[in-house]
Formats: sequence, structure tokens, C-alpha cells
Amino acid sequence: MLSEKMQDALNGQLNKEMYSAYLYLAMSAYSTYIGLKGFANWFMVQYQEEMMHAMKIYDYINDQGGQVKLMAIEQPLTEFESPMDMFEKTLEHEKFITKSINELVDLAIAEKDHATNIFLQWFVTEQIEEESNDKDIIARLKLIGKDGNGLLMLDKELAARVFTPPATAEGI
Ligand code: OFO
Repeated sequence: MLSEKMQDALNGQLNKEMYSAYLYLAMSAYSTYIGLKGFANWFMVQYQEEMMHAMKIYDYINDQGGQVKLMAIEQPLTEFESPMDMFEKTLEHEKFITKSINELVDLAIAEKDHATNIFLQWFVTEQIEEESNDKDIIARLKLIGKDGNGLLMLDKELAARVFTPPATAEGI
């Protein structure tokens, strides 16, 4: 059973996850446009992950007898300055998502909603990995600098990323 406040907050997070998916799909499209197919693949996998995050929340609200309320998804950027610009914006966005998840946990604790608190722990852990992956790639892009060969090597590596669907519908 979800309180109305918790339900609204989870619907808000569902919308943020859908926006995350949309943002990374925009980055995937831009990467393809500038000829970086490996980056395009990395962001496409990220898009799939974000859709999975959104659907985890969608399923959870339903499982708790709440009401899913879909809202308008903000338009993402369509132009980026460089691969570094995309990853800096990705990290910045993930920090915003981490803050949002932390606020949801605070609310679940304040409301003594143990089920939602436990549900959110998956996202708390996931955010550590998301931010760490982005920091890693930013560090490598810094090392690469203006070296085109280095960029192409990283592009080749990012082409290998695959989306692993969760083992259960809820992904737990
Ligand atoms: Fe990128 O973790 Fe969801 O939003």
C-alpha cells in the first residue's frame, strides 16, 4: 500500500527514468550522426537500461495497488559538442538522478514505508555503478585528448557493450 505522497513521488521518478532513456537515445542518435558507432551502441544500451529502470518503477507501483500516472517527457538536447560533452552531461544527469533516488529513500523512511525503502535500495546501488562508469569514460577521454586513434580505439571498445535484461520481470 502506497501513500498518495509516495505514489506521486514514484510517478515523478518514473518520468525522470523515461527522460533519462530519451536523453541517452538522443546521445545515441548524435553519436551515429558523427560516425561514432561504438558510442552510439553504448548510449543505446544505456537507453535500454533506463527503460528497464522506468519499468521496474511502473511494475512496483502496480504491484502495490497504486496508480501509474504517465506525464509528458521533456525534450532532450539534440546537439552535443563532443563525446566528452556527452559524457559530462551524462554524469551530471546521473548525479541529479542519485539525488532524486536519495530523496525518495528519505521519504520512504519518513513514512515508515519499508517495502518501498527496500525496493529503492536496488536503485541506490545501481547509481554507484552508473556514476562510476561515466567517471571512467570521462577519465579515458581526458587521456585521449585530441588523439583521433585513441578515440577510435575507445569507440571500438564501447561497441562491445551489451544490454543484459533482468532475470525477472521486476529485475530483482
Ligand atoms: Fe541512469 O539510472 Fe536510471 O536514471
